[in-house]
Amino acid sequence: MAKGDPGGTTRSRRPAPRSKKGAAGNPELVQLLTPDGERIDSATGPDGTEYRVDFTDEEYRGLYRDLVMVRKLDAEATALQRQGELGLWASLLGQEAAQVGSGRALRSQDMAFPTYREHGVLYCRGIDPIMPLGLFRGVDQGGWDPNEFKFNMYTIVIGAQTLHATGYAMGITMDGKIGNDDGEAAIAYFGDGATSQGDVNEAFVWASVFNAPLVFFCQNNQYAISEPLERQTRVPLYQRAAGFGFPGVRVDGNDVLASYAVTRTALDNARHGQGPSLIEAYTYRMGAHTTSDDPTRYRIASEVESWQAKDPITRVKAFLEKQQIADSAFFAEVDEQARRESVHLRERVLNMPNPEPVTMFDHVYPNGSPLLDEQRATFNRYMESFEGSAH
Ligand SMILES: Cc1ncc(C[n+]2csc(CCOP(=O)(O)OP(=O)(O)O)c2C)c(N)n1
Ligand SMILES: [Mg+2]
Repeated sequence: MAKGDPGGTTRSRRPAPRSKKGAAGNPELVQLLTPDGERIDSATGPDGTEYRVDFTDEEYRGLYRDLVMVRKLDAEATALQRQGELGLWASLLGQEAAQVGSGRALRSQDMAFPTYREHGVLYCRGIDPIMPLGLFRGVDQGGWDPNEFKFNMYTIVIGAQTLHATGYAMGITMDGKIGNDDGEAAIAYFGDGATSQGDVNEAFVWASVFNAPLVFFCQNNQYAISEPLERQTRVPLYQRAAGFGFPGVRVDGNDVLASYAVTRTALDNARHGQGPSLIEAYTYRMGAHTTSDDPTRYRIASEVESWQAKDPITRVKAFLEKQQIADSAFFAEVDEQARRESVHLRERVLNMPNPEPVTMFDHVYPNGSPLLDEQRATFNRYMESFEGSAH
């Protein structure tokens, strides 16, 4: 699906059967596509906001393609780590819909602040998927330009990017870039575990009192490494927003359409001067926390199986088939594209040049620093001390 402005949140062009408040069995959840692939015309959030999407058949197919692509590339990265080609990988498996839905809802002028798991949002921003692999291979620090792609660097320090996003969003207001359709907004991604961090709570306070044009997008994947959600909160996470003075909504994070709709609405509200909001994308981390983790140590197989039935891609495929929006030739072509691009990704990773050790001092500050110059000189002397050193 092309970057730009697909969908919108007005009337559906395809007749859909019903409108309802919340998803079956979970009255709090905004859902527009059930796990069986049934379309829901509109869903109402806790504050009465009505959510809809308006996609063409082409755009529906585009969303499916995005989902398949990011899953396949992610699987390839996991395999590369297992073969010793990456130091670590944080898989997005299971969270594709939350990321593609929200990523495609961003308008070109919006700025995103990711964690270390947002490979799907990165893909939607038009960044070459090879970029995060350099970071996890340890050959660079992430090679994309945040300003060019409006996608900040990955942040490993849990919750820190919510403060960066708040400052950025306050800057948008100070620059007078809100108040109309061309206004700007920022979005901060973080996890359920991050909500326990001081940084995130401080970001909520500052964004609220300064009415910052910011969307807090929490992917509640039920775990912070081995710590389950009940160790983070006694109330549904989206309800935390009320205490800080801005709206919160829980969306089915395995539903790409609903993720798109709530994010688009929240960003548009922000750019029009209506301040921050919190989205809790209710989802599940199907894989390990990272390739260093073994989830069988702390969660049971039946839990994983129950989420398998809510797979974000299966439901879109079922919908496309039922509505005859796509045929088997389309699905085969998407699979083939994903296979080709993952092979290409692998080839490029294997051919990544190892950097000279001294380059670790580059790109730390835009204009360098005397202290770093000193450290670089010491390091060079150290390297030269090795017999036969090329340095
Ligand atoms: C400030 C800080 N404390 C601890 C860690 C170690 N750590 C890395 S990931 C993680 C769990 C994060 O869980 P969550 O916010 O739910 O995000 P998820 O990994 O599930 O996407 C922790 C504690 C860290 N990176 N930064
Ligand atoms: Mg988590």
